[in-house]
Amino acid sequence: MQAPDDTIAAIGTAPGTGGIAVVRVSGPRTMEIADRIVRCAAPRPSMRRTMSVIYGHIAAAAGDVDEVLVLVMKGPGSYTREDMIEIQGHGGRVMASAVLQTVLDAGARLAEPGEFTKRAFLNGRIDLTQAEAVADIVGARSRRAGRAALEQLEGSLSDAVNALYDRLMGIAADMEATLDFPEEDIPEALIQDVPDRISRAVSEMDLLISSWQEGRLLREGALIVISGRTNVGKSTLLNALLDTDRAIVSHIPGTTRDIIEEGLVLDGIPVRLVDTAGLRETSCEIESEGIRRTMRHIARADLQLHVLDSSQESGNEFDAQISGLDPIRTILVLNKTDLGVRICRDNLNGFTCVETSLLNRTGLEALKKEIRRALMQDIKMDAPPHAVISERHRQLLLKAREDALGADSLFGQDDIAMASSRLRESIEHVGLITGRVYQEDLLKAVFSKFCIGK
Ligand SMILES: Nc1nc2c(ncn2[C@@H]2O[C@H](COP(=O)(O)OP(=O)(O)O)[C@@H](O)[C@H]2O)c(=O)[nH]1
Ligand SMILES: [Mg+2]
Repeated sequence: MQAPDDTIAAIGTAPGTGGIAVVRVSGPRTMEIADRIVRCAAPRPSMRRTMSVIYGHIAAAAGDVDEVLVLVMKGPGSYTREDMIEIQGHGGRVMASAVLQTVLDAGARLAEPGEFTKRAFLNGRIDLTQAEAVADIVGARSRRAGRAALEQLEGSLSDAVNALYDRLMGIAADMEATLDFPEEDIPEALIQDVPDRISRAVSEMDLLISSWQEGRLLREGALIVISGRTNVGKSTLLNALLDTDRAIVSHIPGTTRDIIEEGLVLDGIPVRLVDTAGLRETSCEIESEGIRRTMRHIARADLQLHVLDSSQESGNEFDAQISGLDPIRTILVLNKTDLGVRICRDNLNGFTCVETSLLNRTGLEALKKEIRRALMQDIKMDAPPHAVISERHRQLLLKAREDALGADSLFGQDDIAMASSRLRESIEHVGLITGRVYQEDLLKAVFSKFCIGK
């Protein structure tokens, strides 16, 4: 693909009022546009050194638009590798729009979402995983998620994927070299270790694939669903964890009928906490729909907090309730201990149980500790910078893995030509992760998730 030859502009700050609004401009005509619209003391913008700041005014035909600071960043030492300016004006949408309009009138066109970052990719400054990291940084919902994205921007994932790419290329090259030899002369040493080398590459893929769950938790947040019969204290639990009065709590069974979802951050992991309608037989249509929704959420949950009234004795109905739960993904909250504990713990073997009296706020810290422990199973908290992949990366790695294993088995059958062509397919899938190989629709899919001005 050719380097873009037009000049783009957009407001880079969020809509609404704020102290400063920034208009970004990038492309070959940037300096010419700056000279035309920035009224300042000599020298004019194009004659300034890169990374310098100009104080001045944005001037249009009708007069001055705003009093501004202009950052001059000349290519290739800029975000996009092109000539760029960033115009810092007084905050507010109206003024920023007026500055942007002046830039557009002088010859730029409005940038598409993510187009600045796309140019950084097309101009070879960053690869596709790094471009995706930029969107993840902007969208980060916790410091920890932001840090993981920053590590990806700095190349943690690129390095791992490039090493894998080179390893596979080396194997393919050696395989293809043997094709030039007549049957009887295939150099033993050259081909003897091919299965080992493929299996090492597959292990590297497995390691990357195993980071998907962590990446997903950081990007999307963990889904924690609070479940249980009516009136056991589910909504009280949601409020206690959020430290607010978000959900209505009452002694009337069936109070919560719809799903209530709130976000919070637990030890750097973004969490979506969901309170549900209590599970019980009901003739109320609204409540029935609430219960159907509850079941759907439970099916997707990373962790289920199942609340029980510990002051009630356990019976058959109770056993049925417990038997439907997955001990690995469930914490049992034995609530209302202030009313006495009559529940029989023997039936709860295999489950993590925490006793609480949410009315008195006891047991809450112990519960939070168990929640963290359950979520952390998938997260290497103290690990050095390491790559965590996204769903797009995972899909490509799974395909690359299948191709590599296919190549291995063809190689075992002495079909070296087919084996090397299968390995080439594996390499291509790995290449799509970093964008060594790409098509326009791949770029569209990646950059459509960006905001304008990034
Ligand atoms: N005694 C006692 N009552 C509680 C406790 N937790 C909640 N409750 C009460 O139980 C009733 C039902 O609570 P709620 O959170 O609405 O239950 P939900 O139907 O499961 O959402 C309310 O009157 C709460 O005040 C507790 O630990 N002890
Ligand atoms: Mg409720």
